[in-house]
Amino acid sequence: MTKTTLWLIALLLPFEAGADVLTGVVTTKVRAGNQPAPVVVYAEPLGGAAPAREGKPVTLSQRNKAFAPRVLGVPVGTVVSFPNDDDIFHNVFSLSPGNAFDLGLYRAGASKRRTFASPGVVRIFCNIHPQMTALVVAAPTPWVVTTGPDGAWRFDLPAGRYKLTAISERAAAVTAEVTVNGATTSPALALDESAFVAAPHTNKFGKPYPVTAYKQP
Ligand SMILES: [Cu+2]
Repeated sequence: MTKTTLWLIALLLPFEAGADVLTGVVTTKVRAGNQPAPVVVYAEPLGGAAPAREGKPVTLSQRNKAFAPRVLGVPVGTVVSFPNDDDIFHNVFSLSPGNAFDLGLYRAGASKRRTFASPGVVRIFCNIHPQMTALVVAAPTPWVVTTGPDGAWRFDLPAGRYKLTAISERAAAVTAEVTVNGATTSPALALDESAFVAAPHTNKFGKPYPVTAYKQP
């Protein structure tokens, strides 16, 4: 084997190891002047169960009376920590079917955790501050990602056929099927949030927030 051949093998090895890559860009139709909401994209293998692989623990903090990050895609089974990084009390709850929970009221510096054991779209709020909203998508697959402003995403996964889902807090989910073989580009995933209307949500008792909740500094 010549030196040149060895060099070529060395150069190609990293690509051999992760040869199957699926990339794509989500597009979102918005009303004039609006920025698109972050999008969660996930890939479920067709013709076989997704490997049960829990995601790494993730943090979704409460800071400046907002959840950060606002949108989070995680594999089902992921443990999410909710630290209170403000100097006031906060609460974390959801009434989403199949994923309802309430972490109670807790003080500055404290943190509580929730395991997202069931797949689904989980809308998360604080029972004191109606302006605090977050979206967690617990995906039935380890291949899940939250896109940035450019909508670009990428999965390193085994070759095969997959169902892709893209969803945001302002748009209905869209799906597409794709066969991954080597470096593959996804079919178009186009969301439409142009019909989205922001509406007040209820508190953890399913009732409107008191008017005073909207007037807090
Ligand atoms: Cu709060």
